Amino acid sequence: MSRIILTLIAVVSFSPALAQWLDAQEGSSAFAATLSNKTRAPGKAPEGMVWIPGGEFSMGAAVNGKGSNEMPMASNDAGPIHRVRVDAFWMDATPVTNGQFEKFVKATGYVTIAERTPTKEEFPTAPAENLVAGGVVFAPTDQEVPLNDHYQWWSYVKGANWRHPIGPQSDIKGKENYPVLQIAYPDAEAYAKWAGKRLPTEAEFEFAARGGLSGKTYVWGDEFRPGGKWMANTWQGKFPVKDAGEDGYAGIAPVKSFSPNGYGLYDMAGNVWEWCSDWYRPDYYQTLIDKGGVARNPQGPDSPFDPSEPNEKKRVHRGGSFLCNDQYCSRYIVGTRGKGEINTGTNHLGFRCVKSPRSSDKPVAQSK
Ligand SMILES: [Ca+2]
Ligand SMILES: [Cu+2]
Repeated sequence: MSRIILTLIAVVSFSPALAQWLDAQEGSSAFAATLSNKTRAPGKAPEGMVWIPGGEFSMGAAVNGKGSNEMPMASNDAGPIHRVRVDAFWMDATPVTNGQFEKFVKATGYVTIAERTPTKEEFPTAPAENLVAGGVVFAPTDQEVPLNDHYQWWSYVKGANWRHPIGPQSDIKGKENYPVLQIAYPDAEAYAKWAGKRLPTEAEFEFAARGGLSGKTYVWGDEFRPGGKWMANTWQGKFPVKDAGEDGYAGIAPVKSFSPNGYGLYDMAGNVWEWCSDWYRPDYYQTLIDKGGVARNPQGPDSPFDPSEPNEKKRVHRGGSFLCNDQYCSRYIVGTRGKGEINTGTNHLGFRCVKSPRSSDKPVAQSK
C-alpha cells in the first residue's frame, strides 16, 4: 500500500506469464544443509552487533500458496527454494530502537518522510485534503471482517510518525527500548549511513535469521511453541478484531523480549517487519534459479514490480510483525517475504542495520 493510502490502486493487467508462474509455485521444496563459513570475526564486535559468518544456504520458504488474499500464508513469492552464498557481516542484534533513532535525529536534525507534507507532484491523483504528513496505522475492527480487504484495518493517519507511532495522541515516552516505527526506506537508509552501516540484503537477512539451521519453519526450529514457550511476538485471537496477547504482548514488545536465535539475533521473526535493500519482485527467486548455480551475494532485481500494486515502487520487508497470525499472514515463518512502498511507514515496520567487515560499503555481487 502507499503512503497516501487513498490514492488507490489502478487495476492494471500484468504479464500472463507471471500469473502462470505464480500459480505454478506450489509445493516446491528442496532444502539442503547450511554450510557456514569458518571465517572468524575480524575483531571485537561493534557495539550492539553480532557476527554472522556467512556461507551457503537454501533460501526461501516451502510454498503452500493459495492463501486467502494477496498475502497468503507462505506466499507464492517465497519460492522456489534456491541456493545462495553470502559473505560474512556484522548485524545489529535487535531492530533499531526509539532511543537509537532519537540519537540520530538529535545529531543530524533529520526529518523523516512521515513528518514531511507530501506534495501534489509526488501524488498527482491524491485529493488535496489527503496531502498531509502522516503514516499508515493499524486499528482493530469492531467485528469480524472478510480478510481480503486490508483497508478494513489499515488507514492513513495524519500526524502519525516515529514520535507518535499511531497518531498525534500517542507517544514513545518510556519506550526507548522499543523498535522505532513509521520509518520509510529513505529514513532507514539515512540512519544507516549516519551509523556507518547499511541495510541488509534480503539474502543476508534470511541467512542471519536462520541462525545456522537448515530448512526449518521458524528461526528457532520446526515447532511454533517448543515446550509451550512463546518464541516471537505475534498475534493471538481473532484477526483483526482483538489481539489476545497470549505471548505476553498485545501489540509491540520491547526488543529482546523473546529468546535470540542461533546467532544471538533478537526479533528476527515477529514484533516488527524490517526493511531490506532489495527491490521487490515476486519472481526474483525464479530468475536466480534460471541463471543456474549458486547465487552469490544477490542484491535483488534491477527494478521493483508487485502485480497487486503495479504502480508502486516496493522494497522487501522481512521477519513479520506483532500482527502476524495463523489466519491471515503467517510470515513469522522464516523464508517468507513482505514488501512495502518505499515512502510508506507503518506502526509495525522498523529496520536494523548490517556492516561488512571490510571498508567496502556493499557486498560485491559476483557473477556466476
Ligand atoms: Ca503478541
Ligand atoms: Cu504478517
